[in-house]
Order: sequence, then C-alpha cells, then structure tokens
Amino acid sequence: MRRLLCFTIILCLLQGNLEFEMEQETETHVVTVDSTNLRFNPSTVTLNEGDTLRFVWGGQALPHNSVEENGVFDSGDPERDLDFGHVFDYDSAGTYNFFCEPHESVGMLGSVTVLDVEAPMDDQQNNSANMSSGQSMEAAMNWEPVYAVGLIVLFSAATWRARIYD
Ligand SMILES: [Cu+2]
Repeated sequence: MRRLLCFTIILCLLQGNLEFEMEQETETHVVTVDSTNLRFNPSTVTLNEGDTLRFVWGGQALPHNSVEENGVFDSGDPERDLDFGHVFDYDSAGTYNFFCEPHESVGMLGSVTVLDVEAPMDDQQNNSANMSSGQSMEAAMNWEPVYAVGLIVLFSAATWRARIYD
C-alpha cells in the first residue's frame, strides 16, 4: 500500500515536471529607429524560433520600412509610424539580413539570428505535415530516455524505501 502510494506520488511529480519543461515561452523583440533617424535600434537581434520580431516606431522625421533581403518579411511601404511583427516558425533557424529601403545606401541595415529550439508539443502536432519524419523521431527520442531513466530510478527508490519501512 505504501509502495503504491509512493509510486503514484512520484509519477505525478514526474509528469508535472515534464509538462513544465516542455512549455516553451516565446518572446517579442522590438526594433525601433535610433535618434540619428538612419539606424535600426538594435541593429542585431538574437532570438529563438517561435519568437516575434517587431518593428515599432512613431512620429519619425523620415519614413522607414524593414525588408528582409530574401523576402522572409516585409513591412510594406516606408512609414513614419509603424507596428509590424514577424513570427519565426519552428523551422526557421538561421540568420536573416534586413534593411530599410529608403536608407539602405546610408547603412540602415540589421540582422536577426534565429536559434533552433524544440517546438512545443502542440506546435509539433500542428506542424507535423511540414516536418520530416527524421525531425519528429529526433524530438521523440530526446524525451523518451529521460522519462524512462527517471521512472526506473524513482521506482527503484520507492521499492527500496518500501522494503525498509514495511
Ligand atoms: Cu529608414
């Protein structure tokens, strides 16, 4: 009885811990225009897959936009007031260069580095059509040994405790 109770509690804890670790927090990184009016601020950004890159400015003396060199994102026509965001998907790791069209020649350039991170469970299911089976396998294999080893260790501990106290 004690052993069963102990095991159940451990299972619950393990489950909770797993869910906690799998939860992915995404962030929004804001790029504005600096006081010179001809530079992005910051001009280099590093973020994780799933994060949003947001270009925000208002009341600018000059109109600006933000265009990724390969068209990955494009805020449209240059504006004095802008609020434009781009979400980097879970298969978008890499470096992207962007520029302001009217001021590219004077160095209004930037780059964003997107780091590869594990997609959250919901997203993996939603994106399963886009993902190769290799990637899905890799994701599954990352978790199963952790779960199995943890379970074995904790079950052994529970059994050992039960032996002492029963
Ligand atoms: Cu500009």
